Amino acid sequence: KAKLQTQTLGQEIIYKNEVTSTQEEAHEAARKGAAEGTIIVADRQLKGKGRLGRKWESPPGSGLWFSLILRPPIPPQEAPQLTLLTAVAVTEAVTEATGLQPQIKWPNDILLNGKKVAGILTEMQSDPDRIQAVIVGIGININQMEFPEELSDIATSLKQESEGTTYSRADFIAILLSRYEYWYHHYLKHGFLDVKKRWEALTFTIGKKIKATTVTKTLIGTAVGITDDGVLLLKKEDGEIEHIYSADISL
Ligand code: BT5
Repeated sequence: KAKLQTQTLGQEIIYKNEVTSTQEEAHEAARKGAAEGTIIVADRQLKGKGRLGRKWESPPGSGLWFSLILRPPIPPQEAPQLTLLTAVAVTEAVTEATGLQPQIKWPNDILLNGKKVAGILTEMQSDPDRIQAVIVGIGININQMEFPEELSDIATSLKQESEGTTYSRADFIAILLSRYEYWYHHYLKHGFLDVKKRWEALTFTIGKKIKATTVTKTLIGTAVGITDDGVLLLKKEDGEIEHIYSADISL
């Protein structure tokens, strides 16, 4: 059933039963010259990585844990756009595979019924003015029926949200890579604007009153939009607009 219909993405797939983190494997492969589109996928990660040193729960048998190597000819400061592009591709793939409609929470959470079904971690190997590689880590909960206690209220899987239907991970990744390739090529050819519009249509963050916790401070205000670089714009009570580059958002 699973048939890969892409030209570059996933043409080289490295599969491992168990790794520390597919991000580490992909960084290493990229340093050794792996081609754009190379994917490292693992059944199980012993130390799956989230952002800011957080942990990504990656048990065997049930989830899709992989890293994609890209070599986009864009300036390093535009790399955050790829996180938003990835969120669009993952969201569309979930809908195509299951009929469910996820929502995006800025910058990198994909939610179903308010619970996280997928997360994205974008890392970069670059010189000051040139990207060597972008390593896009994608984790999607496919068939888990239970989570560790600390996640049970905040995490979900495709199976949990569709009354116990089991999904094929191979089929899902084939669908995802098609959506991804469509958006990636569109982005390289026409720029970020259409990705941004699509992202805005799929998010619930914009227009909401939010609390943004950054490494240094907590801000409260209304999320009024994103910039062309993917930076979140927060309008504070006093009307001043803050640029949020990295934060955790709560409502
Ligand atoms: C993320 O971080 O959401 C990025 C996750 C990226 C995972 C992929 S898997 C393939 C590749 N290889 C890796 O090592 N990583 C990437 P962040 O926004 O920091 O969210 C992390 C938080 O999500 C944790 O602190 C938990 O609260 C929660 N969490 C952990 N595991 C989860 C899971 N399986 N499902 C839902 N939520 C989870």
